[in-house]
Amino acid sequence: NHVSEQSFEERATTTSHPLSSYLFRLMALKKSNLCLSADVSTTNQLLSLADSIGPSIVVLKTHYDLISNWDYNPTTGTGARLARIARRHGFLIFEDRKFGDIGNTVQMQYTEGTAKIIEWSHITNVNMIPGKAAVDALAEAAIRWRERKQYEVKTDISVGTPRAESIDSDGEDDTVTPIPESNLEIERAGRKASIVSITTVSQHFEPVNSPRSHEDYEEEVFEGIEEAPMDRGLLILAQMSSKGNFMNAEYTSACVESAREHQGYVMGFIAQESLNREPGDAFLNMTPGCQLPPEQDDEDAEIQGDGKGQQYNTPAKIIGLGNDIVIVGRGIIFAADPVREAERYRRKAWEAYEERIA
Ligand code: 5BU
Repeated sequence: NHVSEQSFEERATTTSHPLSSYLFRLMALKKSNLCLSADVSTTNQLLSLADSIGPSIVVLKTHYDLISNWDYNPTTGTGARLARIARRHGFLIFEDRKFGDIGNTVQMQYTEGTAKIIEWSHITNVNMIPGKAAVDALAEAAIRWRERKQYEVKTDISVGTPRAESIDSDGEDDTVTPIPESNLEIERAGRKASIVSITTVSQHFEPVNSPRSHEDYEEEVFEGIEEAPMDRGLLILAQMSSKGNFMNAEYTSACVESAREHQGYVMGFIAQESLNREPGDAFLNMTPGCQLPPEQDDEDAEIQGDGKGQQYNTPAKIIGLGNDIVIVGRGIIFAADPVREAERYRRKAWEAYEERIA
């Protein structure tokens, strides 16, 4: 359809959602429409995966409740550390929380409780089974959160800690980690870049098995990538990849309707096909259930499911159907060389996109 033929650069300028616009620009810049589903079991596995695959992806999807030792500390915990890695490599974080309760409960689950998802995850998603009120409630919570954040940044509530907010312009609270004065001086591409993240990450990290040094990433990635805006976005779960799921056409249409009602907050869908159906629609479609056949095999070979209901399609098929971003978990994580495999997925998905808009 109309939207699938537009380039990501074009869509960055036409979307009304600030985070979608940022993401489209990121996609064009990194030549990537790949999301890694980082389904691992420990904080260290999650953070080193994020650091090593970071250059290939534009979104990293989490299930925070799979992490056995998730650290809930808002400034030094797992979410905050992941957010710093995201800032350094230039990708967005998407907590695949699939909220599915009454409005009041989802608001509290989103902004309060143990994980405080809204603090570290740019994007989350909702299962619309309870009705549209869940989307309304999450949208309201995001607006309130943003107002509070803006107030905190404006009034500099972090009294007594090093002033890092001039660097950390997305408003996420980095200010507790002490930052050596010299690091604040470094300027890149006309703006104070996330050098601060490199310092804090190397302070916290055991060596990661990344093929390139931090300096390389910085040179390569930071030219042209600005901080993500202090906005939050939602994806509506409109279609699933699993066999025999109950999301029928009527359900999917209700999801599209709800998205149209909240264009400042809803970025788009988790779906198996593009759900931009009417001329005014300009949503993002992200698609799980993606694997490639092994490198030596026939590229068009059918891919078996996982024996637990998951069904797979190739990046070429998924992107060809008008979806924008492929979500890949075990296809990359379980590969002998995940960094190399991530690049293979990135290349395939990107080629499919280029073919689509040609
Ligand atoms: P896989 O290892 O690539 O199969 O992982 C897929 C991920 O996407 C996993 O985290 C699922 O929870 C998630 N997922 C999915 O597979 N299918 C769906 O329809 C939705 C999410 Br929604």
